[in-house]
Amino acid sequence: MIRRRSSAVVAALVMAPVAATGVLVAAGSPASAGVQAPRVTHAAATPASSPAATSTAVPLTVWRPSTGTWYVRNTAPVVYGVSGDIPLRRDYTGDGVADLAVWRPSTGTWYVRGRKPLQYGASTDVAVPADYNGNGKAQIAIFRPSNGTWYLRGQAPIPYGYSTDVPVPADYDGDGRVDIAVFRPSNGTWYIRKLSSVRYGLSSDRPVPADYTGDGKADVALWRPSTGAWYVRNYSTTVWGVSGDRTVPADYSGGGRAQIAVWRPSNGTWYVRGFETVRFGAQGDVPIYSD
Ligand SMILES: [Ca+2]
Ligand SMILES: [Ca+2]
Ligand SMILES: [Ca+2]
Repeated sequence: MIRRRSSAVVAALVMAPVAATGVLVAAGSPASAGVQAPRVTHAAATPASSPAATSTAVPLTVWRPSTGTWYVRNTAPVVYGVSGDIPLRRDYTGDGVADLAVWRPSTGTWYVRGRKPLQYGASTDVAVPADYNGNGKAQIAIFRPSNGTWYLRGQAPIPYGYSTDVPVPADYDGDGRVDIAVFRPSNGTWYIRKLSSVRYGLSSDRPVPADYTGDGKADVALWRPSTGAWYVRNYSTTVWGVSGDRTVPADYSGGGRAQIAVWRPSNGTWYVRGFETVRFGAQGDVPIYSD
């Protein structure tokens, strides 16, 4: 059970990234670029075209709470949602195209564009929609911190985690089903349901699981705001970004693996490692990076 650390788990502990050596500082890192003066702008997202991205690439996307407008790169802006909503772009319909969607905490209502609104969850819940059963559709789901329980719509509740845990659902074993998982800041441990638990990270780190290696399995990974370092377990350590940046790892090039990336609120700029640096969005926007 996840609330107890077995001796087997202790034996499986890897060196926490706090002790990682051989830190690689990437050339052209936004960390070295420093924090630029905030540019006050009301401009729409920059309509820059994407370089050499394939059709499977995740498009740069921001959502502007003040107007409820979605800006998906290379497509026309769409107003969907209102200030206070949480944007959750996923493929809810299973047609292979991510759908615009928001969850409204005040009423617990899900709005998926083109579908009827659906009430599921309460204001203190954390929305965690994902394809948990492998049918190609994102399932409406919430994690309830108050009782450490996951509610996947259409399924019995699944207790997994503590109130202070951070939900980190991802497909860690690559079977096509997103796995229920939490990162526990208090002990820097990842608990991946039915698979494993591993100590990796510090309480102040931000979990950023994604498939950085391209093997189809999400990697345990974290970003350390104080240093801008990305630690991808058993793979790499890279300094990319500065405190205040938003972490937005995703496959922007369509190459089959997530790229380390940050979005900087102060200048509305995306820094996608090894791919591009482009201004898209403005201060106050919410960067969207999930499929
Ligand atoms: Ca869809
Ligand atoms: Ca899985
Ligand atoms: Ca991987």
